[in-house]
Amino acid sequence: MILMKDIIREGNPLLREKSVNVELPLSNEDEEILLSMIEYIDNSIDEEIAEKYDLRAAVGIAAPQIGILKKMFVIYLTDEQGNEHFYPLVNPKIVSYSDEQIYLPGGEGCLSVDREVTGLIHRARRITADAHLYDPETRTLKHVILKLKNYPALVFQHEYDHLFGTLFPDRINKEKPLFVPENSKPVVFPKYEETADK
Ligand code: K2U
Ligand code: NI
Repeated sequence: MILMKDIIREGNPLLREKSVNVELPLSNEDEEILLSMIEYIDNSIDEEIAEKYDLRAAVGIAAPQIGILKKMFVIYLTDEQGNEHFYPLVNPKIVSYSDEQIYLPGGEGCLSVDREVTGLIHRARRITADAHLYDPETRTLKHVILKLKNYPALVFQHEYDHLFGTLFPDRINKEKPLFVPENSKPVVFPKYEETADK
């Protein structure tokens, strides 16, 4: 299983390298890498396992973060409408970006960045991506065109950046880190009312 010690940190030149396309059909070795990244996310959001192994929670992880310079990443998150998004992807390529942008009001984090970084990262609010989507149930890959918006689109772009050696601090406006362009809107999650115990 992937542990925090296996996660490559900012400062390691590997994180700044460009990843290469994965040869298809998926080799057993590459399939195991993908499965290990799926397992990391599952473990990181399991309170007991995360505490036992001191794992940082993650909504995504990219192969370069475990030192493998191949175009693979996994996303698993619940969006603003409460819908689940699970995308273990091979050879993703963003083919279109909207002009409208979005950002996380609290900024971003990264398993590979061990410091608090203040600033906003403005990303495309809608993207279209060409990729191969892995299904761990059937252990098959299928070619898909993904159209994503808002939080899933934002997380996708964060992971996609890792495939090009880009980290989120690179994208913060150095002069005005909290600047919000007129075409950028915050990702807003609904407030879940705490139901008072009757
Ligand atoms: O790539 C990574 O290091 C995983 C990041 C992904 C991320 C994407 C967009 C914005 C922030 C982070 C980790 O998930 S960072 C921890 C985290 C966990 C839950 C929600 C947001 C961030
Ligand atoms: Ni990251």
